[in-house]
Amino acid sequence: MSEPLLLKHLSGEPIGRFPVWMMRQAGRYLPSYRAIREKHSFWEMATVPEVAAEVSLLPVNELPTDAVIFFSDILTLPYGHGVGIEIQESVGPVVAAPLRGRADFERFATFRPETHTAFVGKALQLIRQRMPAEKTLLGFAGAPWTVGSYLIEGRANRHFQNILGWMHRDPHDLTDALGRLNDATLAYLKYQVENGAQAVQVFDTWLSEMPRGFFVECYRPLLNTLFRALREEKIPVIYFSKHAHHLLADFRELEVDVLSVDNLLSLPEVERRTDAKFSLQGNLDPLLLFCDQGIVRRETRRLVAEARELKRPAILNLGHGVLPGTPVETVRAFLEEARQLWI
Ligand code: 1CP
Repeated sequence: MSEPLLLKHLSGEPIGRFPVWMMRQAGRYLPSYRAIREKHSFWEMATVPEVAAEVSLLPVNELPTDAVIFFSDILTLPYGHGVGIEIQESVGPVVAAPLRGRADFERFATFRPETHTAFVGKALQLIRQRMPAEKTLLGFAGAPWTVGSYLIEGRANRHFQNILGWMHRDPHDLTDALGRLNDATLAYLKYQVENGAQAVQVFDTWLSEMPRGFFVECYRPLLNTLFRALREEKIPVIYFSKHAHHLLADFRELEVDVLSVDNLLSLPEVERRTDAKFSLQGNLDPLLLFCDQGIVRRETRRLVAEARELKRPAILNLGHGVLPGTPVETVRAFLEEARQLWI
């Protein structure tokens, strides 16, 4: 079987155009998603393999995207391990009993993906069987800081006072706690690859909140243990963060293949600031998809022109997930325009 286009492109083989997909491509903006969501709770959708596979394949069947990301959440790992988490409408994940100390994180030492998240393995197998071979199946997990912030705060919280308070009190204790989660995340991602994922994305949405000192001294070494272990297994890794430009120069020592970046800086500027160490993924503003199709097409052409300037092969995407309420027709315009432009 031939190698999927996105992976071929990443390894430097010419495919004639840039691969393109969208973060959160299986979501509320799709009428077919909303129809299924009306009948199931979020966790039902994520934990019943037949349903998770069906939902994951919606965008691939309906839109010209080069990757399939399996339908789940960054909090599936702790949820599968028994942490009480509800996904609430227009709030997001809410943790019944937030984890507040090192001892609370010790629980992750007993995480076994094949036991606690077997439904993920099964869903990935079903998706791989049913998807076209030229597409890439992406596994994913949340990074320990971002998953940790939900577990510690209890819900999305603008001030992050609990995780940042812990960091200020005892940075090494917090790092050890996140280390337990990091080990579990490694096992979880390897398990996804064993069951059909061909590359993985690690989501670190709330890296924007981390002071540089903690990143350099404590967090980057932790991330690198994860990235190094995946690299040893030859698993391509994409690392997503948002609004963390204060750390861009420090990213140069991350042992990862691809950085997925937000839309505030152009791709060539991010490449300059990271010494062209990475392939880049991004970075159309998801809000642009609420504009006229003409504007979407024009901005996609601008993005492709920037991607052509890069030293390493880029993957086209949005700067963050596609938003609920986005018109499907502008999503299609973005994907189509991106695919018809040659490198
Ligand atoms: O009500 C609904 O239908 C649920 C909304 C929803 C969806 C569709 C949630 C709750 N999670 C998901 C799926 C999801 N989450 C995917 C699926 C694959 C895809 O199509 O891309 C992925 C990759 C995620 C990742 C995720 N969840 C992140 C990281 C990426 C990002 O967008 O920043 C984060 C921060 C979450 C937390 C989360 N889960 C759900 C919501 C609404 C949120 C965000 C809440 C907040 O702003 O804090």
